[in-house]
Amino acid sequence: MKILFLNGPNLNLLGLREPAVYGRVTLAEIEAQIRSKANELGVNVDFRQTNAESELVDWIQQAREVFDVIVINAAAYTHTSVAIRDAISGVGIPTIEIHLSNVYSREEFRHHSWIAPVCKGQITGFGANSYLLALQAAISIQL
Ligand code: CA2
Repeated sequence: MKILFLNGPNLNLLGLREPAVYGRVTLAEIEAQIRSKANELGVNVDFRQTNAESELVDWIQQAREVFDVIVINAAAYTHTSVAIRDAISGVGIPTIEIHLSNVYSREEFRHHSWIAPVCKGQITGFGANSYLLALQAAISIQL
């Protein structure tokens, strides 16, 4: 089983800026946790970050027939991108939306997700654990 983890804009700054909102864990540390757990569970993972919307669209399209599940923290593009929604809907791979923060306890503009309706489900507000919970969810929807 192969799971593709995608991370959107500014998540490369995780742990380096705004620790009050996003915590002190870096994206590299989250990736290491995911790789270690995935290894334990015998699952193959790819973990990527980009600031470019078009690169996320390309990666989603290219996942066809390569990955079984996509886990995506689309960051700010969650709230703006019809292109990413169309890519998820077009690729036909079950996709899980995740967020570190609880987007519903934050500003109003973060309450709307363009991708939620085309995702299998959403995990939001558990910090770095959102990624581990998504790994579990990804495995369970394939069983
Ligand atoms: O809570 C999440 O995971 C978000 O997807 C994070 C996005 C935000 O736009 C979403 O509404 C919720 C922002 C990611 C930016 O991360 C930073 C980390 C450190 C410093 C600055 C930005």
